[in-house]
Amino acid sequence: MLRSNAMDCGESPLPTPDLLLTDLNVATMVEGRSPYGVIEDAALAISGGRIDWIGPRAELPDSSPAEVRSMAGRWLTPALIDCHTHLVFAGNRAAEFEQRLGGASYEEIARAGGGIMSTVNATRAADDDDLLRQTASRLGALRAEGCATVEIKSGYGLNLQAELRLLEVIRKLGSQSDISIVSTFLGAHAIPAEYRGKADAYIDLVCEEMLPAVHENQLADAVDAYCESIAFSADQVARVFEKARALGLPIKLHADQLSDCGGAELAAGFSALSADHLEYTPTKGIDALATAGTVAVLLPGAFLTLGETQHPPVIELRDRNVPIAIATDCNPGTSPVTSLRTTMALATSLFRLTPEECLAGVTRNAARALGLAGDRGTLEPGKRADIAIWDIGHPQELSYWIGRNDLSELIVAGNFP
Ligand code: DI6
Ligand code: FE
Repeated sequence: MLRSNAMDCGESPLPTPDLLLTDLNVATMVEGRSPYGVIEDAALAISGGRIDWIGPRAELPDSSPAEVRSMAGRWLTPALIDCHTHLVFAGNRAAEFEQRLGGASYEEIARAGGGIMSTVNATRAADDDDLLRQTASRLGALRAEGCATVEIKSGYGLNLQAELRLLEVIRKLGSQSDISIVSTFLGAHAIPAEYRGKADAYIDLVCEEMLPAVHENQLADAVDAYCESIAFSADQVARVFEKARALGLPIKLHADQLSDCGGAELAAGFSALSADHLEYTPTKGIDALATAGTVAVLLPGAFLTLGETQHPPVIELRDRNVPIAIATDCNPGTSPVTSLRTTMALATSLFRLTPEECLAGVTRNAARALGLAGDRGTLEPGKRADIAIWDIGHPQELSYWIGRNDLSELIVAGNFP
């Protein structure tokens, strides 16, 4: 039986924990308590990969742990979670990046056949080993910064065989890595060249062939789509979501990134786990997110790379208590970012989020955006023991330093290297 959290003063003796961590400060990120859910001079017990007890060291019940490790006063937080990446792709789009700096717009490049289709062609041409190697390298960069859960979307295949292959690569990565990989089907990412001018026919393919195959092979944990003037309309996305709902798959949405397409309202109407980007979301979209409990995922890397000037409505999201997560949106076109820590710093400077909101955005609220809030994202009894150990003086430093990796150790499912 798991102990109650010491903050609730469970006094009965602990069972024999596998590992007891002592002499530490912890930002539990449990909502509604002290800022960051901080417990100073704390202890934390782990059994079977889960947190068994956490609280002030002075209140630690008697126990005979198999192993005791002093943290020498270090700060511990929940391991980080990157809840929105397009990590599996081949090649890069540095040449387009230079074009955009020369004045070409993202939309112009996309309408001229570049953009996402450029990466689709490179990804279709890459073999599995190449895709796995390139993606594993980006995943390693995130893990090295303290990530223990990473969501990876498909979306650079855009035909049945290629989309299934990307999802199989994502599943293979998950089987080869000690961290958790969450797979999202994003077949409705862009209209492939073969369907230019025939968007509805492509949505037919997504709904009638891709989604059934994805579901039958259990290749995705959620379904996403790109609702935007250069991609798919709200009505076309609604068809994808109706099919996803019929198959019992949770949904997420790239919403209102470049214009108000009614994306946030659409996502909320389908009780989506998250609506992502949101630069152009109007008040009625924010109200819909608040009512539905849908997480707002902000992506400052894309905002910065595109030179966007329309900020997401952070003040309104905050006022309506919409949970805010942040993520790298790692992709070769709009967010060539493989650092979640840099993303946290960008979210403070570009979106004026506080350091506590940023840390919640890559822990508690990121877990919620993946439907994993009951399992991880905070440090409390019963939760998965994914724990980041930092060489910092306070959790606020995690959004403060840019380009400094002060991760001391990463505990994944209770395994302390
Ligand atoms: N929004 C984005 O910013 C990325 N996809 C999307 O739906 C862009 C992906 C790319 O440009 O390759
Ligand atoms: Fe994205």
